[in-house]
Amino acid sequence: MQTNMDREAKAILLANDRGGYTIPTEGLYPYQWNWDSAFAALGFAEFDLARAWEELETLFLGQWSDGMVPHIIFHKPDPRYFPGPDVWGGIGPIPSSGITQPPIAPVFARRIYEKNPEVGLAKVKALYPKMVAWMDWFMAWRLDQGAVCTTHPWESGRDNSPDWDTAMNLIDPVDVGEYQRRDLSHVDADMRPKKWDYDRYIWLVNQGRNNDWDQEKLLESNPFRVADPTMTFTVMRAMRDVIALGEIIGADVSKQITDLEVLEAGAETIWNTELGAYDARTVATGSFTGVASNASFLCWYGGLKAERALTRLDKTLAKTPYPVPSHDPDSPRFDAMRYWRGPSWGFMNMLIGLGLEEQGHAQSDQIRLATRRLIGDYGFAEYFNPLTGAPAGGQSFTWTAAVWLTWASPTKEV
Ligand code: 9WN
Repeated sequence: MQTNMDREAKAILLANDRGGYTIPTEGLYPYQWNWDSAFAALGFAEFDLARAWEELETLFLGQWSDGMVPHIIFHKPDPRYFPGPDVWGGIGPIPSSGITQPPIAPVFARRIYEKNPEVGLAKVKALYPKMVAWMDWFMAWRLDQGAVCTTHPWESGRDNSPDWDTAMNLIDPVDVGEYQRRDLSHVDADMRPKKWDYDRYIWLVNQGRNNDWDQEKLLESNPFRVADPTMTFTVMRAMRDVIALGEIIGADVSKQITDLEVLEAGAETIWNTELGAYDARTVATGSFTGVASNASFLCWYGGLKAERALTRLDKTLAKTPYPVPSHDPDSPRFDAMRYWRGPSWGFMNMLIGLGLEEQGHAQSDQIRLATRRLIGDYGFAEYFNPLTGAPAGGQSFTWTAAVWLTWASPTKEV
C-alpha cells in the first residue's frame, strides 16, 4: 500500500522531469546532473520503466568522444545557475561541464535491468560500450597508485568537504576575476560553500577550459588532485556491475577484471590506519585528512568486506542522532548546516546502507531506519543537520525522493 510520502516522492520526480532528463530541484539546479540522474532513473523504475531507461540514455548522449560523461549537461540554457555552459566551454556533443561525477549510472542500470530483463537486454546492449568507455577513461586519467582521484571538488560531488582543504590551499586564485554566484539567491549562505571555495572552483574551471580539457595537459598543470574514497569506491562498484552486465550480454570482460584488481589494490592506499577508516589522500603532499567522511563508509558499496572499518562507523553512528554526517562532529572543521562539512545526505546513506547490507553488516538497518526518520520527519530536502535533523539546501529534491521510493519508505521491507 502506498503511503502519502510515497505519493509525494513520486510527484517530486514527475515535477522535476524536464522531458528525458530530470533536474535535481527547480531553480537551484536547472540542468541534468550526472549522479543525481542515476537516482532519478532508479526512482522512475518504481513506476515507469521506459522513463527510467530514457533518463540513462539521455545522460549518455552527453558523453565526450574520449569516454568522459560530464557532471552537468546543459540541455537548455538557464541563467539561474552559475557557472553555465559558456564558462565551462565543454567540448562534448551537448554543451556540458568538463569534469565527471561518481559513476552511479552503471550500477543502477543493472538494478533497472533486473526489474525486467526482457525489456532491459536491448537497453543494456546499447549502453554497454558507453559504460565501458567511461570506465576506461577513469582508468586512463584518474588513477594515483590505483586509487581514483578527483580533479575538482565538484567532480567528487562533495563540493566543500574538508577533504579538499589541503589541495585547495595549493591554489592561488588571483586571476579569477569578477563573477556572480547564483546559488545564494536560492539558499541561505550559511548552508553553502564560502567565497574562498568558490574562487578556487572557478579558477579550476578556467584552468580546464584554457587547456581545452586536454587530460594530458591537465595532469601537468592542475594542482588539485586528491585520491578520494567517493571516486575510488564508486568506480570500483561500477566496474563490478559493468562486468556483470558484460557477462549478461556475452562481452569479453577480461580488461575490466584486471582493472578491478588495480582498483582493489589502490583502495589500500587510502586506508588510514590511525583513523581506522578510508580517507582522502592529497596526491601532492601524500597527507590524509585524518577525519572520517560519509564517503569513507562507501567501502562496502565498493564491494569490500572491510570489517576493520566498522568500529569507526559505529563510533560515528553513536554520536549523531541523524547519521551519516559528511564530516565527523568531533572535528574542529565540522559545520552542521554547511553542505559537505557536516550535514547528512539521504542518497549517501542509501549507498552506504546498500553496501553494508550486501556485505552482511547489521548497521545497514540502522542507517535505513535513520534515513526513514529523517525524510519522514523533515521532508525531501537536499541534506539535513545530523544533530537535529533540520532540513537544509534545496527542497523537493529528486534524489531524496528517489531514495525514499526505492529504499527508505516503510513500504520497502527492511
Ligand atoms: C555543483 C546537484 C549537485 C550534486 C552535488 C552537490 C551539488 C553543485 C553545486 O549539487 O553540487 O556540481 O552547484 O553545488 O554537491 O553532489 O550532484 O544536486
